[in-house]
Amino acid sequence: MERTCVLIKPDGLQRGFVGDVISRFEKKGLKIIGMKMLRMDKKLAQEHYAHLVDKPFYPDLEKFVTGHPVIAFILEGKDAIEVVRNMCGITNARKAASGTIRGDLSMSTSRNIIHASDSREVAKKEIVRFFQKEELFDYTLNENYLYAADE
Ligand code: IDP
Ligand code: MG
Repeated sequence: MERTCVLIKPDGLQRGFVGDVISRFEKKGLKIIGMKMLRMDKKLAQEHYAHLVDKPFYPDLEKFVTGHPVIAFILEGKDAIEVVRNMCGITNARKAASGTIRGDLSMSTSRNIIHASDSREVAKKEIVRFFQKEELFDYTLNENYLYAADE
């Protein structure tokens, strides 16, 4: 099983898409391990978007992600990182495929609703960045309806 870190960014919250986005992951069969609302501060934004701090759009991105709360959650499932990234769609929402979260709900490369970890290494870092150990829950779902025994 893999775990991945997802954020519904301020535009997703402001536009009323929290329920829609969570519902898509629930319906897909991903298990919610932890969930909360938080407001990112400057330091957390700089750490989270460290790969972008030198880009010309970074000041706007930082202001955007720190300006309002976000919803953070951890999803678990087989190949969860790739499955969730595929459900999000590509960064430029205008080019993201219909049926994806960005493709269906956004027109922007910046205000694109959602963040999701893009690799195992990144997921590991992001999970501890946003969640304490005791905020993640181990509980049973009947996975016989989600996966075959040999998957
Ligand atoms: P990702 O969110 O699809 O993984 P990244 O390249 O990691 O894409 O960028 C993180 C976030 O930074 C994007 O989701 C978007 O909000 C913002 N961003 C990325 N590229 C641009 C850009 O060219 N212009 C404006 N904002 C951008
Ligand atoms: Mg990224």
